[in-house]
This record gives sequence, C-alpha cells and structure tokens, in this order.
Amino acid sequence: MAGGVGGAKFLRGLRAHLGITGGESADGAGASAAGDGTDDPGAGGHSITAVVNVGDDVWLHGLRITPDLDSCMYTLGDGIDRERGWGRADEGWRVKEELAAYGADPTWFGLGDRDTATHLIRSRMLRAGYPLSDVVAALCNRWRPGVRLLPVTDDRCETHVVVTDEGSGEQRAIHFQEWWVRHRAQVPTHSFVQVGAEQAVPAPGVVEAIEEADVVLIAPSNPVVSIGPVLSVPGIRGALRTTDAKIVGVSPIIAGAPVRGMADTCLSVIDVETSAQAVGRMYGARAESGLLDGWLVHTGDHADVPGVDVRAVPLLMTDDDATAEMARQALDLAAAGP
Ligand code: GDP
Ligand code: FO1
Ligand code: CA
Repeated sequence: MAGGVGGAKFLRGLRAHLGITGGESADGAGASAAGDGTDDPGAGGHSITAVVNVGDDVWLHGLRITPDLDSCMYTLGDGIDRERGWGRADEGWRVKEELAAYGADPTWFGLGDRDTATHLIRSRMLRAGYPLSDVVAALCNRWRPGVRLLPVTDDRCETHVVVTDEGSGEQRAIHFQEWWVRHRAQVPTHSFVQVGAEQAVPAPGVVEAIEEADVVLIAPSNPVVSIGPVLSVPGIRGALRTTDAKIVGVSPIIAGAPVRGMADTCLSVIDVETSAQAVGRMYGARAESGLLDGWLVHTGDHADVPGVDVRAVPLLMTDDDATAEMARQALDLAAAGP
C-alpha cells in the first residue's frame, strides 16, 4: 500500500531485497510486453504488487495528473527527479511558462515539459474509455517498474480539503492539490473528504492481491492523505481485515516529525499526534478492529501499540541498500509473529 515519494522509495528497497529488476530501459523505445519485469517474479520467485493512492489525482488544463502513481512509476523506472521526488529528471518548464503567458489557471501548479507527454497519453486513453489501471499498465510498458502498479480504484475518488476562508470565515472545500501546492497546507483546515469514495470500487486485481498476498506492507507514506484515501475505498479495509497475510506497517514519522513533507500538519488536522506511536495506534491492531500485525519504528523511537508487534530498526531510506534492509526487517517481522 503506497503513496508517492515515501511509497516509491520503499518499493525500490523492497524490489532490491527480493532480487527483482526494473527500470533498466526507461528511455528505450522498444519495451516489450513480455519480460518487462512488471509482474515477473524475481530471482527468488517473488513478485510485488503496489496498491497506490489516487486521492491526489486532478484534472488541470484538460489533463489528468496522477502524482502518486507517477512518482512510483518514475522512481521505479529511474526517470524521477530525485531532488523533488515528483516529475521527470532533466525537466524543462516551457509548457508551464506558455500557460502562464496565457494567464491560464491554475498558475500555481507546474506541468513539466517531459511530464506533460505522460499526461497527454493518460488523458487521451482515459477519454477513449480505458480505465486508469489499463493506462498505468500501458505507461509501465515503457518504464518497466518491476512492480505491478495498481491504482486502488479506477473510479474518481479525490481528496478534497475543507478549509475556513479567512475573509468570510465560511468553510469551503478545495482540491487536495490546491491545499498542498498552492497553500502549502498553511490555511485554517477543518477536515479531509474523499469525494467519490462511496461509489468507488477497487480496481481489478486489488482485492485479489491483498487476499492472495504472502505479506502486506504499508509503506512509510503519509498516513492521512496517502494511505487514508486508499483505505477509504470500499472493500479495501475488509480485504485487509480478512487476508491470511500478515500486515506490517512502516512508520513515516521519525523522532516525532515526518522525514519530509507535511504529514505533521495533516495529522494535526485529524487530531493525531505526530509520533510513530500515535500513527501505529491510528492504524490499530488487526487483533482489535485495526489493520496491523506488526509496526516498524525508527531506532530510538518507542511505540506501544496494543496488540501489535513493534520493532525498532533504522528507517531512513538514504539509498536502496538501506531501504532494502528496512524491507527485509518488515518481512522478518511478518514472519516472526504468532
Ligand atoms: P507523497 O505522496 O509524495 O507525499 O509521499 P508518501 O505519502 O508516499 O510519503 C510521504 C511520507 O514519506 C512522509 O510523511 C515522510 O515522512 C515519509 N518519508 C520520506 N522519506 C522517508 C524515510 O527515509 N524514512 C521514513 N521512515 N519515512 C520517510
Ligand atoms: N508539487 C508542487 O509542490 N508543485 C508543483 O507544481 C507540482 C506539480 C506536479 C506535477 C505533476 C505531479 O505528478 C506532481 C506534482 N507535484 C507538484 C507534486 C504533488 O503535488 C504533491 O507532492 C503530491 O500530490 C503529494 O503527494
Ligand atoms: Ca500523495
């Protein structure tokens, strides 16, 4: 279960640990359907399916943007701008400049030139009637992520944020991207809403992947606006509650703060403390009514999560080797449980 940057980095480490290859021919023209590593097992016979958040997705300038799926795809395909964690490496911004010259709203969201090609293909396929999961599979034919990337749902299920208008004092809902990118979460915020969640159904293969998994891992992604929206899709929580697989989560909070991003602001909106313990308790124990069998926290952090096996190990994803060791620890914790 994954969001953008944190999910993508974790998937790279998991992929490395399982000896699965990917991303070798990101810019090659002739990616083939067979042997592209997308769902081929690695040397150890294992395969990875990532169930990815679509709550951040948005239509802008007539293009469908899917930030978390793209962060996963580009990161696993070696096409990411590593500094930003989103969008393409070696990016240009002429499209953005031209849109701004027309005064085309919104000007606060940057469509990179190279990234725009991805959005054009995605939008064309969606308009032609293909479901998002098919679009992702088609794009991955180029990027060869080595991981089966599944949007949690093919349905529109967007995160909107209820904010208080500082002028009028009235509440209104804005799209997550407007809150995150334009306002940098620095506006009085009341709550998060998943628009469309009630009607959404899991994308093909998602429930089966959870039901048939050997282990389910919850990446160190933003618990509120990355994992939360995944869990809001009807059928996901139920599948997690009933799968025979052990479920291990990895804390995105280290020493009382997010490693990067604004998870602390998101947590404060829903009145959850920014600590590994509080996030672990929010996910809760499967033995009770929650999701976790195991919870990995960073060395030196303490978490008491009733009913959950907690282990402290280094959780900084500084490089693929360090992240692979984190993934190994997560799988080991899953195997160690009662
Ligand atoms: P986004 O969708 O791009 O915001 O990315 P995610 O939701 O997947 O991940 C964001 C979370 O990743 C943040 O809350 C960070 O604290 C967490 N994160 C980033 N780098 C690391 C790291 O090295 N270790 C851990 N444990 N968490 C990290
Ligand atoms: N984040 C920004 O802070 N500014 C941007 O202009 C921006 C553009 C953008 C375009 C495509 C894409 O896939 C992601 C983009 N992001 C941008 C990142 C994104 O808004 C957020 O970081 C995520 O949605 C939070 O996970
Ligand atoms: Ca996200």
